[in-house]
Amino acid sequence: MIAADRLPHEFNVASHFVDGNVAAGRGARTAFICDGRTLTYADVQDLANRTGNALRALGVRMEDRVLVLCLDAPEFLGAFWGAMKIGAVPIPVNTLMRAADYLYFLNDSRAKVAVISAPLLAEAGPVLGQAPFLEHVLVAGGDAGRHRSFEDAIARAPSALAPAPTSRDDVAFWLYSSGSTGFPKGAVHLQHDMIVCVETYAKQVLGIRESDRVYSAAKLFFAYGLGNAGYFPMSVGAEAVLSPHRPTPDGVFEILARHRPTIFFGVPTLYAAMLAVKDAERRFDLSSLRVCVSAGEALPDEIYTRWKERFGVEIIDGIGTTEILHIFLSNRAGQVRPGSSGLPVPGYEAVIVDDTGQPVAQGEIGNLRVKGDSTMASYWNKHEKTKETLYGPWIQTGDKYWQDADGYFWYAGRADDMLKVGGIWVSPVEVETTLIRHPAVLEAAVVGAEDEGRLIKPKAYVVLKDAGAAKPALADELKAFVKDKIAPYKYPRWIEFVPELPKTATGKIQRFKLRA
Ligand code: 3UK
Repeated sequence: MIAADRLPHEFNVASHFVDGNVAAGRGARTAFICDGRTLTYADVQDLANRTGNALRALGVRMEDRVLVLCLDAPEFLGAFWGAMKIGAVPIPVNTLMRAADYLYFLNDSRAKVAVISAPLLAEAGPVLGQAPFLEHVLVAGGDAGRHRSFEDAIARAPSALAPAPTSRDDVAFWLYSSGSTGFPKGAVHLQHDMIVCVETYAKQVLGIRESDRVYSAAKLFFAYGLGNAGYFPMSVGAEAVLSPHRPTPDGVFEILARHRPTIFFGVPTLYAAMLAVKDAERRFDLSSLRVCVSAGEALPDEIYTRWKERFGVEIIDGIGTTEILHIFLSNRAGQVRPGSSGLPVPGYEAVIVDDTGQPVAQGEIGNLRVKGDSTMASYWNKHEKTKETLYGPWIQTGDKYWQDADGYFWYAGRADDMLKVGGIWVSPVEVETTLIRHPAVLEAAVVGAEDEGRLIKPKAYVVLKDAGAAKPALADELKAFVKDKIAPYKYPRWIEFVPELPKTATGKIQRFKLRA
C-alpha cells in the first residue's frame, strides 16, 4: 500500500485515530482498560486534546520533539496523541533503560519537553538537569517533585483542540533502535506510516475488528506494542487492555483470564515462561482468545506446538522492525509453518540478496530486503547509517533469511552481532565495555547462546587480569556489576573464564569463533 494513493495531502494522524472514532459515533465505547480504569474514546479525545494544549502552553510548536518516558498508562496516550495533534513529534522510549540512556535520548533529540511516569523519575530524574535543550518536565501518576504535575497541567488546559495542518508526509513520531556499535538511532516515522501498518498487517493478517479486545505484553514504547495495543485497536474502534506492570507469566495469565481478550501479543521468551507454569490450562481460562501473536525474535516450533496443545489456540509468528514500524512477514492463522516467519504481508515485498545486492537462488541464505510504505524516512542525524540501511524504496533489515520452495521465509541469524533477548535488543559491545570497567577484568567478549528453550541469551567469555581469581563467586559478582551499570535485561546469563580471546591479526575479537 502506498499512502499517497489513499490519504489526502493534508493529514494529521492523531486526528485520524483520536477524533475519527468520536466522529464515527464511538465516543461512549470503551477504548482502553488501564489497570482497571476504563477510558472511552471520548475520554481519549479529551486526554489527547488537553495534553496537546498543555504542551503548547509550555512552548511546544510543530516539529518540536517531546520525550515520552511513560508506562502503559493514560499519560502515554495523552502525550503520544496530544503531541502529534499539535504537529509536534513524540518519542516514546524504553522504560527499562538507565539514566545515561535517557540523557542521550534527550540530547540527541533535543526534546523541549519530557512527559515521565512518576515511578520512572527515580532513574531519569538525576540527569534531567544535564539536558540543555529540555525546558519542562511533566510528571504523571505520582509525586512530581520539583517538576510540574501532568494531571494539573491537563486539568488547566482546554479540552478543545483543532489538529495542526500536517501533511501525510510530515514527521509524526520517532522510535529509537539500538545498534551493534555506537548509540541508538532515532527512526523518523511519518504521518502515514501507522495507517500503512493498519491497512496491511492489522486488517489483512490479524483481521482486527471492532468486536476485538487486545492485550499486548509488549509495552507501548516498543514499535510492536505501539501497534498491538495502541493504534491497531483504535483503527477499528476496538478495546485494549493496558497494564503498567512488568509482564510476569502469572500476571499475564491473570489478565487473560480476567479481561478475556480476543488477541494476545507476546514474545517467545514470555510464551516459554508461560508454558513453564504448571497446570496453567486448568487454572486459567483462555477460551476468549482467537489468535496469539509472537514477534521480536524467532519463535521455536516447539513453543508453537506445545502452546497449541495446551491452550488450543495458535501463535502466529511474524517479523517486524522499528524501522519498518510493524510486521511485514508473517504466518497466517490456519496456515502456520512452525519455525518460519511465514509469507510477506500484503502490501510488502521481500527479497533475499547477496552482499552485492543481487537476489540469491531459492534456498540460499542472504540478506533480507523489504519494500513497504511504513518504512522510516531516515535515522535522525545519522546520515551514514541511513545510507547503509535504505536503498530507494527498500530497506535492509540486518537479518539473514532463506526461502523454502513454497516461498516461506526462514530466519537464519543476524548479519551483525546484535542479540535479541526477550524480544529486546542487546549490543554485545555495550555488555563487553561494561564488563571491562570491573577491576578484575582484562578483556571480554559477548555472544548469544541458547538457553534450555532454544532462545538466545547473552554469554560472556572473560579474560581476568589474574587468572587465579576465576571463581563462581566472581562470575556472580560480574553479572551483578553489569545489571547495576546498564539496563538489567542485558546482563550475561553465563560467564566463562578463558585464558585468551580469539582475535584477528588486527586485534578484532572473532565472535563467530566463540559462537561455534
Ligand atoms: C528480530 C525477529 C525472527 C530481527 C518488532 C514486531 O522486533 C521488532 O522490532 P525491533 O526493531 O527488532 C527488529 C529485529 O528483531 N525479529 C523481530 N521479530 C522476529 N527475528 N523472527 C521474528 N518473528 O532481527 C529484526 O530485524 O526491536 C516486532 C513488530 C514491530 C517491531 N518493531
